[in-house]
Amino acid sequence: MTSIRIKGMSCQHCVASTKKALEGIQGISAVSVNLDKGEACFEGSVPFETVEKAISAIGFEAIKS
Ligand SMILES: [Cu+2]
Repeated sequence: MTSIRIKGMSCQHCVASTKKALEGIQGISAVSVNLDKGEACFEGSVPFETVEKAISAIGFEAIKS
């Protein structure tokens, strides 16, 4: 399980967008996003850069935790 911080989420719509963006990355599964913690967890190992790009494409910021 990989855990990353997501900066910029403010509501459940943001959570849904983040979840969808992460689920769209090949090699990632079992995505869960926690709004209160500003965190996302998933199974699979992909380069952080890939995650960062997908998250910034929807207007948020991914930070290694
Ligand atoms: Cu939102």
